[in-house]
Amino acid sequence: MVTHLRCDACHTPQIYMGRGTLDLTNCWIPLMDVPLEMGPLCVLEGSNALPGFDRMHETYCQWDFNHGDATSTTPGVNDIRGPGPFTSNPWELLSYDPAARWMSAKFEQGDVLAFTMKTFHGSLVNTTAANRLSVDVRYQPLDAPLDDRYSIQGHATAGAEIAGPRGLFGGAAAAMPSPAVPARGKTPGLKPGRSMYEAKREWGLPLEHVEATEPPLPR
Ligand SMILES: O=C(O)CCC(=O)C(=O)O
Repeated sequence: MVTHLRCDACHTPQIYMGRGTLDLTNCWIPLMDVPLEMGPLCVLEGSNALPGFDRMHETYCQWDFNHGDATSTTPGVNDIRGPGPFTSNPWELLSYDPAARWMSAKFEQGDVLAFTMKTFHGSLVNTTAANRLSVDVRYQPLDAPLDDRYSIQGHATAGAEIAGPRGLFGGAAAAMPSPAVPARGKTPGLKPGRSMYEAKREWGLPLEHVEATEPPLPR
């Protein structure tokens, strides 16, 4: 268990890849030994199921990063600016349920950390001068629907060559057939919309641990 906690960019996978199945397992795999000081992944144990997170699962987790939140019927309307994380204040998330615990470990090359679509996670801060290398791999049942941002025309891509990343931030594969709702803007920080703080207030989530003033983001 981590006792001196700094954890960046806490989020759930669901907001980025929830258009297919929620029966998707996320795996974080370090490609080298990653001790705590190199900023391994950390997960908020219980955040996928503890009752204190119910409202969070009804609100933040329903937000489609490329689309708008659960109250939006029009792409881009009622969206939230910024790159997606709920917070970089791990204490804020701990306050949702007394049984929740931030967990991390000293990882060895090739370890696999698996977690659900609704599990909050982030990265501990890398306090060394070295880069740490890892990959994210996702698994889902073969017959479950795919998120069209990560597939070719919504079909399974086993054996197919994908030209480049598509969807989330636009980019190399922009010439490929568009998903139903295309990504908007290449710079996440420049997305229009309300701030995460404003969204939390609208969703009725506790704000005691949120800083009352956020640095303004460019629109
Ligand atoms: O490797 C990292 O630090 C972040 C990975 C992550 O957040 C993710 O896989 O969703």
